[in-house]
Amino acid sequence: MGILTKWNTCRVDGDQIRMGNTVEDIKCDFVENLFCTQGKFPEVATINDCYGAVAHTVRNRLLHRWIATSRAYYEKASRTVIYLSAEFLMGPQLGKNLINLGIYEQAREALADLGLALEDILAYETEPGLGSGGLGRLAACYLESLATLEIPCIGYGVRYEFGIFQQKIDNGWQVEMSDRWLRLGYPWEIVRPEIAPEVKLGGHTEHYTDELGRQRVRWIPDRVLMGVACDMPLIGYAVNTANMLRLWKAEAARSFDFQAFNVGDYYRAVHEKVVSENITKVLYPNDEPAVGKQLRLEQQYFFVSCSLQDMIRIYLQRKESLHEFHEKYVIQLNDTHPAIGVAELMRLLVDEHRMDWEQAWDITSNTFAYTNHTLLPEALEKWPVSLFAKILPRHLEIIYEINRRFLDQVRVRYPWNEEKVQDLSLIEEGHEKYVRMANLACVGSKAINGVAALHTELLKQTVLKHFHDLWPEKFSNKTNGVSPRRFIVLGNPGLTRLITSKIGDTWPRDLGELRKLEQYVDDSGFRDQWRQVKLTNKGRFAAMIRDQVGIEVDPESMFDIQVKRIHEYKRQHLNILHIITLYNRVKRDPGMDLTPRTFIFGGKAAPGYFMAKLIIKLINSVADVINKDPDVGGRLRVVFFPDFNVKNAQYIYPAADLSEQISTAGKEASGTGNMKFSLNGALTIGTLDGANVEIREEVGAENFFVFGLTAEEVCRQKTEGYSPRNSYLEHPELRGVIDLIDSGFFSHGDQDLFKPLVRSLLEYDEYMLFADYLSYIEGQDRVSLAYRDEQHWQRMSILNVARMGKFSSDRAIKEYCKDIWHVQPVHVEVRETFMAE
Ligand code: F58
Repeated sequence: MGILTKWNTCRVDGDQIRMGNTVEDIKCDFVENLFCTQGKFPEVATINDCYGAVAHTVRNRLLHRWIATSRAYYEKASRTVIYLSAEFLMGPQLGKNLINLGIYEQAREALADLGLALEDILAYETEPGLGSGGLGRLAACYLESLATLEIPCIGYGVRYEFGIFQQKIDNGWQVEMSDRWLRLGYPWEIVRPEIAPEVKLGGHTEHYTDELGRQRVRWIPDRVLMGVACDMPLIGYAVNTANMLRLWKAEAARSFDFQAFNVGDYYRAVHEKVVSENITKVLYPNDEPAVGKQLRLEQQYFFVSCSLQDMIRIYLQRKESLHEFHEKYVIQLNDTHPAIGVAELMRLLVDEHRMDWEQAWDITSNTFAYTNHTLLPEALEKWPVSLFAKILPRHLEIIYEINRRFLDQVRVRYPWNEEKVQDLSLIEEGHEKYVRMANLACVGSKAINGVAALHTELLKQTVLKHFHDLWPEKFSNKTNGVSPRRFIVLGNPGLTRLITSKIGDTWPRDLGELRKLEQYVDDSGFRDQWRQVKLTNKGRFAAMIRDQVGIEVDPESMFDIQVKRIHEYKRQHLNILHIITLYNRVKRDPGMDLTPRTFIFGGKAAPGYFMAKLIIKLINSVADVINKDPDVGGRLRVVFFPDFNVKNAQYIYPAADLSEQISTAGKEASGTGNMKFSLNGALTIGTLDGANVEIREEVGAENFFVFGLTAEEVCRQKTEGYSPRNSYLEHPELRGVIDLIDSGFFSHGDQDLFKPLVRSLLEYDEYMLFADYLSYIEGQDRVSLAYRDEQHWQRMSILNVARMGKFSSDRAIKEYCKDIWHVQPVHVEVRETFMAE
C-alpha cells in the first residue's frame, strides 16, 4: 500500500504520458521512439525503423486504454467472454489501430511533416498469418467488434512461430515459403514471461484414495512444458475499450531442465527444450483436419490448458472457490479445435481443485458454447483413441466417464435404440476407435450454433441431427459478419469519404445507417462519383498486378474476382470453365461483341492437396494462352494474384465489380468474402449456398445474379444418380471446353497434365460442376449484358452497399451476447493517472 500511495503522487498530465492526439504530439512521440525504441537518428533510419517508431507511437496510445480497460474489468469483476480459437488471422495492425483510435489523418500529416508517407509504411507492414482462412479471420473480426461494443473479452490462441505459408507462383505452380513473421520483431505484442502455466503430456494415471476416503486420480506425465503469454491489445472503434488477445508460446518447463542437469545430462536438457518449443512452431496449413497428427493434438491441448489455467488464476484473484466459474466466464469454442477444453476443465476442477464430478459437470456444461463451421463430413475432427491414450491418458478416462453418463441418459430417452446410442456416442467404434470432437463439444456445451441460416438448418438435418433431436433448445443460428472498420473504412477510403459526405460518419458503428444511401440511387451525380471511386480502386489494384505479376490489366474492364482458399467445393474450376467458354466463342467469331473482363483469382491450396494445386496450374496455364492470343485482343485477361492474405484482401475487395461465390449448394457453411465484396459495391454471381442466400434476400433478387441447383436439388440428384458424362454429352459448349483442356491445348500439347482433373469431372464430378454449368454460363451472360448498362450497374452496386448493414460483425456479436453469452457492456473511461484514486 505504501508504494501505491507514493506512486499516486506521480501524476503526469495526459500529454506527457504519450497520449496526445494532435499532429505535434504524434510527431514528437515518433521522433522519441525512433531514438528510444529503434536506437536510430533520422539520417540512418530505415523503413523498418520508421515502421517500428510509428508502431510504438500508436502502441503507447493503445496501452493507456488497455490499462484503463483492465482496471475497469477488475473493479467491476465483469462477466467475460472467452473466445477460444486455434486460429486468429489478425491482419496488419497499424492502419486498423489508427482508424479505431481516430488518429489516422493526424498520423498521416505528422509523418508527412517529417517527409514520410504513411501509405509506404502501411505497405511495408507484414501481418501475422496465424490462421488459414475464413474461420481465423472471423475470429479477428469478432474480437474487433467485441471491443467496439465494449464487451469484456479475452481471445486465447496459439502464437505460431510460422504462420500460414507465403505463396509464390513458379511456372504456374504454387510454391510454399515459410512465413517468418517474427524475423524483425513484432511491436504489437507484449510478452509476459511471468505468466507461464505448465502443461503436462503423456505418461499414465494413478487412482488413489485421499485423506477423506474419496477416490482421486493423479496424472503422472512423461513431459511437462510451459506456455508463455504473448499479449496483443485490441482497441475498439471510437471507444476506450482495449481487450486482449493472449497467445501462448511453448517453452520447456524449467523444472525439467533442472532434473536433467542434476544427473549431468546436459544434452537431454537442451533437447527437451527444442522438442517443447516445437509445439507452437508452425500452423497446420490444411483446410481439413489433420487426423492422427500427434503434434496437432498437442497444440490444441496445449493452448486450451494454458487458457483454462489462466482463467482460473484470474478468477481466483477475486474469489475463494470455483463454484461460480460459469457466471464469470462463457467460453465460445471456435469449431472443435479447442473442444478438448470440456475434458480439461473437468480435469482441473475434479483432479486439481477437488470438486465433485456432478458439480464440476454442472459448471463445465454451463460454461461452453460451440460454433460449427462446416458441413463436410470429412472435415469433422476425430482423434484415434490410441493417440489420446498416449498423449492425454487422463482426458481419455474423463471422456469415457462423460460418455458413460451421457449414454445412460440417451438410453432412458430412447430405450432399446442402440443405433441412436452409436450415433450420439463420443466414441466412434470400429477397427480403429476414435474420439469424436464435435460430439464432445455438443455434450459439453449449453449452446450450439451454425454460421448462416441455411448452414444451421442443414446442421440440424444432417451432421448434428441426433443432437438436435435430443436438445433442440441448444441450437440457434448466428449468421457471420465482418468488420466494417477494416473492410470499408481502412480498405476503401474513397468509398468511406463518399458515403460519409452523404450520410454522416456514424455508419461504421451502426451499419444499418447505410440504408440512407438508397435515396441517392437516382442521383446521377452521385452515381458518377460512385463509379469514379471504383475506378480509382481498380487502378490501384491494377498497379499492384503490374508490379507483382507483370500483367497489364485495363481498369475499364469488368474486374471479376474469386479470392478464397482453393478447394474443389468452392469450384474455382467452374470459373475457368466459363473463361474457356468465352475464349472458344471468341475463337469461333473474333469479331464478336464481348464485354471486356479481367478475371482475377487468389487463394492458397493446402500443400498436400494435389487437385487444388492442379487447379492453380490450370488457371495460370489458361492465363498464359488467353492473355497472349491476338484474337482476344486484350478483351479477356486472366490473372492469378499470389499470396492472398488480409493485407492484399484490403486492396482486392474494393476493386471488384463482380464477386464469384459459386460453391456447390450445401457445402460452404457461410462465406465471409461474399460479404466483404458486396459491402465494397461488387455485385455477386452466386449459388444459393451459405450466407449468399441471406445476402440475396437483403440486397434484393434483382441485384444479385443467382444460378445453380439448390442444396435440396443437389441432394436429390445425388440420390437419384447423377451422371456428369451425360451433361458433357448434352452441352456442346461444355464439351468444347473439356475437350480443349484434354487435348493439351493449355499445356503445350501435354495431354497428361490436366488428365486427373478432367477425369475426376467426367467420372465423378463430386461437386456437380457439370450439373450447374449451363445455369452458370447463362448467369454470366446476364452479368455481361448488365455491365454494359453502366447507369443501371451503378444503381445495383449502390443498393448492394446500402442494404448490407446486416453483415456487420457488430450485429453478429450482439446476437451472441443476447442469446448465448448473456453479457453486458462495460464502459471504460480513460483517467489521466495510472493509479487508482
Ligand atoms: C470456414 N471454415 C467456412 N475452416 O468454410 C466458411 O464457410 C465460413 O464462412 C468460415 O469458416 C467462418 O465461419 C474454415 O475456415 C478452417 O479454416 C479450418 C481450419 C483448421 C483445419 C480445418 C479447416
